[in-house]
Amino acid sequence: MAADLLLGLQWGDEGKGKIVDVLTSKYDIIARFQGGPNAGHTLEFDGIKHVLRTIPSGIFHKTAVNIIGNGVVIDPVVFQREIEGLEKFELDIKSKLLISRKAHLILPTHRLLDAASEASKGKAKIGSTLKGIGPTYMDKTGRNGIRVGDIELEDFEERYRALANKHEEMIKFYDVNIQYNLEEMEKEFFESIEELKKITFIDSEEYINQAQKEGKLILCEGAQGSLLDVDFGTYPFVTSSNTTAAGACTGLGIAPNKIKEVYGIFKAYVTRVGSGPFPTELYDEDGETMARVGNEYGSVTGRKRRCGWLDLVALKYAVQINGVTQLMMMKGDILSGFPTLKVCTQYNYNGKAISHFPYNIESENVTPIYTELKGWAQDLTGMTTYDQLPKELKEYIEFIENYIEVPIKIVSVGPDRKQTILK
Ligand code: 2SA
Ligand code: GDP
Ligand code: MG
Repeated sequence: MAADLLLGLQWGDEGKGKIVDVLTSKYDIIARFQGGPNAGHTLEFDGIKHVLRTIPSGIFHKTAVNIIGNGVVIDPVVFQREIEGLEKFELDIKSKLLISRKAHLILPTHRLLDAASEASKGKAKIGSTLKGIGPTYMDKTGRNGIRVGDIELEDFEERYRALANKHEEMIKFYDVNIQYNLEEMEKEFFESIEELKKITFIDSEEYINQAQKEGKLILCEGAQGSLLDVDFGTYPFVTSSNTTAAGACTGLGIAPNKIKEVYGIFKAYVTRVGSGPFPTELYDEDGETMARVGNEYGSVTGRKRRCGWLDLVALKYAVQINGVTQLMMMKGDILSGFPTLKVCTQYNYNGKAISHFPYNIESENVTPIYTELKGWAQDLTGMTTYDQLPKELKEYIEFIENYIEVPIKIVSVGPDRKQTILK
């Protein structure tokens, strides 16, 4: 049986968590394939709001099995807190959550290295979430990392010590002033490793491929967004994993020809948190309104998200790289009340109009060329069918579909599970 794939098409926080939760009842397995506790995936239902970090967004459903794949990096300390936060929901985590032995561990010193690297960069910092993501993936690709499966080995602590000692030397090299108590951090780390051991470790690629043979349906859940992909994003202002479709193959061991639907999630406008170029960013009242009404603050760090108009050049680029077959438009409700909406349809690139996403999108090189569309005044949050949506919103949707040449199948009009309109 084929697997489907869901991923973000912008700079993250498109509402992936919400849609995975909405779709989970159709799937047997939900599998995260990259990223780690830098992610914050928000779910809302029955008056409950919950933010997931490393745990897949299918966890609240009764039957689905949730897998943390080999492409994910796990911080046992954050993971333990996440598990504790779920205790009150009585979810039977033991039987519903599985972790790949090949997933890499975030060590306390990875977090310190992240902080030291960012401090050393000054104004040029990436705007990392400081969760140790970059240094952990560096150790993975540098072939020095420690994996979940290593916890089962007798010399786990020695392996840990060797790597942590090396990191301590590296931290000194950065020559920046960061305050920490490593002894305390390590105590916490080893305590949380004991908690992690209570979760079942599996050879997830084998499990997933076997499940596919048995006809089970799998949904792969992406984190961050395509423009934060280490290869195709706005490098170096990206995260350290492949957030695009290929990441699901390497992060779970699913063959490309086994992936069927690719669901691309985008916001009706654009947000970005952290540093880096953002051609349609707004510095005016409109941007402030989007941030305020959309409550655009990092789900993990609480940082204010930068806001701007929808960028169709960037969206088409992301759709192309991922092979998106269906689009899902989120947060249309936040645009209610704007008399005019702008959408970027081309870039002015060093004086020439272009329609593709170029190597460099810094503001010195790129200014957006906009098309203006009529806005709508109606509150969308109580609407439940496509027919009820205002004419101007339908025109906005059709404009995007015509430009991108992929249908929009879901229109989300609020954070709750129920505020989801199928088209
Ligand atoms: P990192 O921590 O090394 O992966 O950061 C590198 C860049 O990737 C961005 N990034 C994110 N962007 C949006 N949302 C993310 N998750 C949180 C959320 C973010 C938060 O759900 O709101 O709470 O601030 C996420 N994770 C990483 C990051 O901002 C850097 O630009
Ligand atoms: P993710 O990382 O892609 O899962 O997204 P986040 O959870 O970081 O950010 C999306 C935010 O928007 C969360 O607070 C969601 O509850 C909220 N949200 C999702 N869809 C909608 C929507 O259609 N309308 C509104 N108003 N909020 C939404
Ligand atoms: Mg998020």
